Amino acid sequence: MSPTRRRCSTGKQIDAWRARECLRYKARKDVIMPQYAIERLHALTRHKDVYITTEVGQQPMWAAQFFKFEEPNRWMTSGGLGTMGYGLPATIGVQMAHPKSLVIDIAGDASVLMTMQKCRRGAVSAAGSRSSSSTISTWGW
Ligand SMILES: Cc1ncc(C[n+]2csc(CCOP(=O)(O)OP(=O)(O)O)c2C)c(N)n1
Ligand SMILES: [Mg+2]
Repeated sequence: MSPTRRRCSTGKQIDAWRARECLRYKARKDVIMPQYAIERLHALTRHKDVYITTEVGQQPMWAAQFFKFEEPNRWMTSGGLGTMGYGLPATIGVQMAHPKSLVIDIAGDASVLMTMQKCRRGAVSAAGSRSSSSTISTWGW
C-alpha cells in the first residue's frame, strides 16, 4: 500500500473512532456529573491563568478529558500509577511559584483523605503543638 493510501485509511479509522463519541455522557438531575463539573470549571475559569493539579484515580482522567487546556505545562499530575495525596501539596507548590495564578486541585474523595495527615502535620507544626494518635487495625472503629 502506498504511503498516501495508508494515511488515508488511517484517517478513516480515526474518523470512525471519533464518531463513537466515547467521552459522551448523560446529564442527570439527581447528581452533578463529574464530567459536567469539570467542563463548568473550565468554562468559568478560562479567562484566568489556571494551573490544575490532580490526585490519582478517575478524576485525573476526567480532568485530562474535560478541562480544555489551552497552554502547555498546566496539568500537574502524579499520573495514573502515581501517589494519592500528591495534588494538595502540588497545588501549594504551584501556587507559591505562581502567586497571581489560579491553582486548582481536582481531587477524589479518597485522595483528599490521603492529604489529611499532611494537613494535620502542617497545622500541628504551625501551632507549635504536639499530637499523638492511636493505631487501629481498621477504619471506622
Ligand atoms: C498512596 C496511595 N495509596 C493507594 C493507591 C492506589 N489507588 C489508586 S487510585 C485509588 C482510589 C482513588 O479514589 P479517589 O481519590 O476517590 O478518586 P476517584 O477514582 O474516585 O476519582 C487508590 C486506592 C495510590 N495510588 N496511592
Ligand atoms: Mg472517589
